[in-house]
Amino acid sequence: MKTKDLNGKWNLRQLGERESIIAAVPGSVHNDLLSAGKIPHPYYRDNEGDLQWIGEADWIYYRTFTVSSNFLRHDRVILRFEGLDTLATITINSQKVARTDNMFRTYEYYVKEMLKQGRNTIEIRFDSAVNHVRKCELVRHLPIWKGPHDVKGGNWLRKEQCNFGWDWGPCLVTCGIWRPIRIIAYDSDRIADVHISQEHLKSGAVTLNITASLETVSADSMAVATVVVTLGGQKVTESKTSFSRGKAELALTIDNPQLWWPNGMGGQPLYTVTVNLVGKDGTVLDIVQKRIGLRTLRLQRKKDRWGETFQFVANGIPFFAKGANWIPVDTFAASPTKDDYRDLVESTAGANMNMLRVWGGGIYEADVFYDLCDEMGICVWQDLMFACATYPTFDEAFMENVRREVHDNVRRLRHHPSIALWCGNNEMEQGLVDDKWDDRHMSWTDYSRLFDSLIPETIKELDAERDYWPSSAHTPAPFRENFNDDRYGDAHLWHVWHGRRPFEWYRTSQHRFISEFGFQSFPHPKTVESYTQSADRNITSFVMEHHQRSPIGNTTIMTYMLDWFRMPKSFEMILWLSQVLQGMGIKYAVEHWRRNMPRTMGALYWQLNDCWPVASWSSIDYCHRFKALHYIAKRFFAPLLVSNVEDMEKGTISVYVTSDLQEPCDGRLLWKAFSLGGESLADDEQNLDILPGRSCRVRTISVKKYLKNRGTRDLILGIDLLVKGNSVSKDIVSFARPKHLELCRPDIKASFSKNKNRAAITLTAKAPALWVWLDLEGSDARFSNNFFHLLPGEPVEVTILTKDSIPLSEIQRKIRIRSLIDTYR
Ligand code: BMA
Repeated sequence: MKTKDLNGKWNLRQLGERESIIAAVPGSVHNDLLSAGKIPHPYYRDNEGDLQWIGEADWIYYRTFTVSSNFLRHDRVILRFEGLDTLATITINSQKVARTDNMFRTYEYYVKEMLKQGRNTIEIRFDSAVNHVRKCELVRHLPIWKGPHDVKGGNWLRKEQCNFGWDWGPCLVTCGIWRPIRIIAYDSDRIADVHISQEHLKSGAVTLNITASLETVSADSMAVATVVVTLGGQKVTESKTSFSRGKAELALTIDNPQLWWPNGMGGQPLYTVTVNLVGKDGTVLDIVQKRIGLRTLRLQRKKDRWGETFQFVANGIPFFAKGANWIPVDTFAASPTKDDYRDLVESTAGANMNMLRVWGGGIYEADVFYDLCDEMGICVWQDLMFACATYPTFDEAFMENVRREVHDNVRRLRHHPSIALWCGNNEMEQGLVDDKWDDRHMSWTDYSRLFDSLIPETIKELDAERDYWPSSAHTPAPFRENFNDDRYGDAHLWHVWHGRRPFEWYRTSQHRFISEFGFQSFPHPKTVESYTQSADRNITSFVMEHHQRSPIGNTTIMTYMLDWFRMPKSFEMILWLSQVLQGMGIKYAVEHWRRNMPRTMGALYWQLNDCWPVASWSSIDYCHRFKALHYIAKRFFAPLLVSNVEDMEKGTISVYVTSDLQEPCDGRLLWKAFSLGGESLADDEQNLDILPGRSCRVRTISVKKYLKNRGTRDLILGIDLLVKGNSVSKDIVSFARPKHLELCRPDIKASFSKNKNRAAITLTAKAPALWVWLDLEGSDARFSNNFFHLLPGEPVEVTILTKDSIPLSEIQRKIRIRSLIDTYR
């Protein structure tokens, strides 16, 4: 088998124009125009508006390549595309190969007859997706709901839905060869597919049932499949078998398997399964390798006293799903690098998360994403790519196109141990389905054809071991219309933010699994700088509002902000304080749901990342700068969590300890009361037996006396949970909103040191300092902890993580240490 990749340098021109530019494959037309200096940066200020013409034009990618006579001597030559975005007409040496219309599919064509020895040309014309979807309404004779798109009708084309605009993303409709392209030449046969299923036996052993299928049935009797399983380069087991009717099936048992676990529950050992196709003369004709993890991972739904459980179970152990929603890493799907993916998935694991939901309005992610999730124990809730819109499922061609798309992606991804669930769509049951079609709805019958029949049936045939859930949010029949029922299924809780209820609303929720809820903030000031001029730096300027896509956007941030905090003194402080506000709100919600375990068994906030620089619900901004929420998430998702419920009327605090550990442990609870001037008023401590996998109230503290003496505005409690003498979780409680606390200048002192070659800083304060945050002026840095509270007599040490090593003296010069009081005073 020989492979020739056609990635790299291509030419690009607009249809009807002479001039061409150099293009990069994989890539997108926007990136190519930008690299050639033909357009300004689409993310800068409001350039987006002037660049709409790109999506309305047709584009031609072309290049030449040479093919040797040796290459052509093979029986078959295939042209393989892993991703074409989207309406592509492919021509080789002026002969039409095909026209494609699905960005999510893998396309292969036999092209031997079209190729010649020496120089060949390939041309791919991309028709404007914008013009195409505009015509759909006329052709279909059906009204189309605009949905969250800026360009109406994107739902009628199998293309990344948020590329038409979303309530956090720009409308920069692009096209191009977004994933690799190659030609492959071979004789006889090749492996078309390898499927590995696992049987976990009572004895603890795991049997792998492996099926290899050939592309054609012809080479049957000749070839054999040899299979080798390795772990860390060491052979674990092997076997071989011959093919019958194009299929080779064998079972291999691994006696002492090392199991794969979600992050925080154990390790992530990965076995490699190598399948060789060996010809009758002993030559290896084809090799397929899959990296797998041995585990069972199921969605468990069984009747209980509240309704029905909705919990994930790994290797027989139910666990609370902690994580966030994942959107495309960039508006231009071909742009993210492997390092971008690594950084984001590492940051997910680093924040004590164990699950990401790949949201249905984006893309089936790159292989590297799932590889990283496998390596770091991040379970993936995988939506299929349908979101917030109606789809023409009455159209047989559309249905067949979707069937193939599901087929391609399930086959590509099903060996990944991290994938926990296939989910049909995002939010379609949320008011988009009704008894008939109109400009906002599709009919239940048409909905069901796709999400209750075609998709689950295709998945069952290809990946029977994985669970399927039709929609997020979904409540199973007979309560289906109440998509957010608190007894069954998953829920999207937007009462806070879209519904503008106060954060306190979260504590009334008893839902089983919250797969979406969120609150917005502005990105890091440096990120804002990257898309604004100084005159734009006011949150109501045109450019700042342009980089905010939620219709209720900046006003809503400010409304909640002023409910909780004092008016910030500057633009920069509004940005920072919006992050504190977001972190506080999401912490409030997650702590409640973790206390509510086992009734609630999952909380995935909206959203982890951004696809361009924008005000949004993300915890990591487009430039990969952590917002306050990302630091705070690491603490509220910690395996052991101390949290508090204050009772204003009784003047008491109920202290809870939530454990995601599988073993019991001994803990110690400490609490201290302070005045805001820093005077210590009282303290106490007690030993605790912490039960595994449980959440318990461990203590009720009465602070009535201090409230009476000091009043609500001059009292703060620090609560600390220690295990083996180390603080594992901390919290503070006050009886007044932060804006009404009489904070004093905390007089924060910093001392610097080196910790394992990294700069470290130890902070102390004379008076309580809330949401202390560190930032390096002029450089980027991450911190082992940030946006934490500092209480008198309790130093906090923080490690400073910079990409390049920066001398300690420079760090000392550049470090900025601020806390809540600095936002207004
Ligand atoms: C949810 C998501 C997205 C949206 C987000 C914020 O409902 O599914 O469609 O971006 O809310 O509005």
